[in-house]
Amino acid sequence: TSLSIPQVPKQYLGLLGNLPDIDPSFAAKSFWRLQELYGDIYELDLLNRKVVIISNYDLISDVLDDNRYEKVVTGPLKELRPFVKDALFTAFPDEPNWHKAHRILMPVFGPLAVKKMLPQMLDVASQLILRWDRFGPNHRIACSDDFTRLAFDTIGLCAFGFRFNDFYSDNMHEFAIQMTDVLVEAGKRASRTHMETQLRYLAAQQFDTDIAAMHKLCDNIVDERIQDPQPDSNDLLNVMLNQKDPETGEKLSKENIRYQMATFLVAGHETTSGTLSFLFYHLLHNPETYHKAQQEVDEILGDDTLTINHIPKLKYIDACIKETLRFQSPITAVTRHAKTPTKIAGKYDIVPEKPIVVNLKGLHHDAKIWGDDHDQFKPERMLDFKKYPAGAWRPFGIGMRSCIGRAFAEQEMIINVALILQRFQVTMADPSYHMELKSTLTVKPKDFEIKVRRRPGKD
Ligand code: MNH
Repeated sequence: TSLSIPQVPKQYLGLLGNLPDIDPSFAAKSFWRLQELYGDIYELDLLNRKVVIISNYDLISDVLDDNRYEKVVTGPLKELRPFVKDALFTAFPDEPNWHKAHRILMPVFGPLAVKKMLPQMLDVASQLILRWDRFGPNHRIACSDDFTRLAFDTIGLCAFGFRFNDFYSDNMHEFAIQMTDVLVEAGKRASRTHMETQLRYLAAQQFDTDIAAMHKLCDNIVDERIQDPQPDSNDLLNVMLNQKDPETGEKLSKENIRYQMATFLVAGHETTSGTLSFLFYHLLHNPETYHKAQQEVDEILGDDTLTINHIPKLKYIDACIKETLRFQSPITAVTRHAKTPTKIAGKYDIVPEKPIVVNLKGLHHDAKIWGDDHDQFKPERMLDFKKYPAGAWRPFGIGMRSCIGRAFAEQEMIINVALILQRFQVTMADPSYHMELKSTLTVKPKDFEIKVRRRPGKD
C-alpha cells in the first residue's frame, strides 16, 4: 500500500503554482503555516520544481539514511552557487571537490584541532567583553549585531588569521554587509520565477558586484599568505594551501580555497550569532534558567581565566545551547532526495526528481518525541540528552553532509556565554520586547536589544 502526498491547493487557476503561498523573504515561515493547514507531509508546486515538505520524526528519521537519500542542492543553496560554487556547503553530491575538501578539512575541524584555536577565540571574545564594558549599563546593545561581529571575527581569525576588526567600528565590515545582501537575494530568487529575477536587474547587478568584492577580499588574503607564509600558524588557510588530499595526492586549487573561505564565513557566522541571540532571549524570558546558568559559571569558573579544562564542565550552559538549537534552529531546513524510487517511512512513494525539504522545526517540536511542553524552553531536558532517539535533534543537519563546523561552533558559543555571564548581569533593554523573527537564509530574533551591567566585584 502507498499513501498519496497531499498537494497544497493552487489558486489563480494554478498558473502560479503555489508561489502565492510562499513569502519569498521568509519561505520557512510559509512552510510552518502550511504544516498547520495540511499536515506533516505535503507537496508544493514552485513552478521550476516540485518539493515535498516533511515535518515529523517518523518521516524525517527515514530520510536520515545516507544509503537511500542524498543532499540535493536546490532552492536558496543553488542560488548561492555563483558565490560559493562547489565548496563544501553547496557542492552537488557527485562533485569531486566535495570529497577532496571533505578529506582535507575534516581533521582540522575535529575536536582536538578546535581546542587549539581557543587562544584566538578568547582574543575575539575579550573584544566583545571590553566593548560591552565600555558601553556601561545604560547602552542598548543590538544583540544580533554584536554576536555577528563576534562570529565573523572569530572565523576570520581562526580560519585565515585575518582580522575583520568589526568591534572597532560603528559599521560592520563591508564584507558582512555584502554577504547579508547576497544571502537575502539568494533566498528571494528561490521563490521567484527566473524571469522575475532577470527583470529585477538592479538587484541582479548588486548581487554580482557584491560577490565580486567578496571574492577579491578572499583572494587578497590567499595571495598575502602565499607571499608571506606563516609556517607556525595552525589556521585553516595553511592547511588548505599545503595539505594534500590523501586519496588523490592533490591540493585544493586557489580558486576552490576562495570558495571554501567564503563558505566558512557564510555557514559559520549567521548560525552562531543567531543561536547566541536566541539563547540570551530565552535566558532572559526564563529567569530561573538564567540563574542556574550563572550559578554554574560561578561554581566552575569563579573569577578564574577560562581554560580548555573548564569547557566540558559547563554542562548546564551546554544544555541551554542544545535547547536553544532545538527550540528554533537557525538553519530551518535541509533538503534531500531519494537516490532511487523508494517509499518515505515505508508509506509515501517518492521519486528522485522530487526534493524533500526536512522541516527542522517540525522535527524539534514533534510532541511525540519532546512531549506536550515542546513549546517551552527547558534546558533540563537536554542534560540527559541520550534519552531521545537518534535523529530527534538535528540542528547540525544529517549524515555525511552534516555540519563540519559543529565542534568549532559549540566551543565558540559555550565560552562566550560563560564569559558574558561571568562578568555581566544581562537584562532586556525593553522588557516588553516580543520576539519577531528575521530571515536572511538563517533566522534570528529581530531587533532584540539588551543592557549589561558589570556584576559587583567582577573587575
Ligand atoms: Mn554548519 C553544514 C548548521 C556552524 C560550516 N551546518 C551545516 C548544515 C547545518 C548546519 C544544518 C547542513 C546543511 C545541509 O544539509 O544543507 N552550522 C550549523 C549551525 C551552526 C553551524 C546550527 C552553529 C550554531 N557551520 C558552522 C560553523 C562553520 C560551519 C562555525 C565553519 C566555520 N556547516 C559548515 C559547512 C557545512 C555546514 C562547511 C557543509 C558541510 C558539507 O556539506 O560537507
